[in-house]
Amino acid sequence: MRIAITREVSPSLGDCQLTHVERTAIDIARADMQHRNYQRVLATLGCKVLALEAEPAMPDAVFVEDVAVVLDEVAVMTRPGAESRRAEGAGVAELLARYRPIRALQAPATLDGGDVLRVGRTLFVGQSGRSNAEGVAQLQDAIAEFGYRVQPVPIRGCLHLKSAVTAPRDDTLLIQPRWVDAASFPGFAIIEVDPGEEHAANVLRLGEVVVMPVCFPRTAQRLRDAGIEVVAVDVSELQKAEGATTCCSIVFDAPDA
Ligand code: CIR
Repeated sequence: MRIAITREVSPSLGDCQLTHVERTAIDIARADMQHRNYQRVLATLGCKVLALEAEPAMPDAVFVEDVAVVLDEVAVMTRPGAESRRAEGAGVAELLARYRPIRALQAPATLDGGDVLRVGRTLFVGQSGRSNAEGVAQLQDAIAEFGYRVQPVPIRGCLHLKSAVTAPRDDTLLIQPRWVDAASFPGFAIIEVDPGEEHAANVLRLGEVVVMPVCFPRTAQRLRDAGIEVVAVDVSELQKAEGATTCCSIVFDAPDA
């Protein structure tokens, strides 16, 4: 069974953290509707979607990806780089504890799950404003016994590593070359986003399908041309909060109940 942990949109989403995106008004009802559609799409693609209640006092809590790194053997609770986001993990940890042993990063480590791209037994970790060297070191320590390799990757001009690169297939990366160098990923086939679709590199892979925002049709076509099936979702209001498709779920496999 494939689980997707999500959390409902906070009514205070308009007060979210923003780093590289200019603040514009967010229509909360619309964000909520788009998020419910995203949850439906994940369910259609075979996920059992678990939805935590909204956290009115935590504007960014819908972006559950940032608070945990879930591997087959263990879940590592992160310590998000934005102070305002540090309390978001508690509810997610409670839920994850049903499925995985839990470990947790400690101060002074900071790490956002959006900076962690797992491909096979390698975890690429973005050197972003949110994730520091101590975060990378503690993540490495937490999972070393399971045989994973942690590989720091320099990024520039974007929030997280997965703003700049995701893996639509195990051997193929979709990248925004302005924000990360393809040379950091030797041995992978590289698909670049369409130059006019700046934020298009963040796609959520579910088996053989990727879920990506509907507003990037030319990048979607590049993926389809490479034989990758694409499902498009409208997440325009969450994009105003500097989120996209990977950030709104934590997806992992669990034994059937
Ligand atoms: C933040 O700045 O933390 C949120 N407004 C957006 C987080 C998006 N997270 C992600 O892409 N993993």
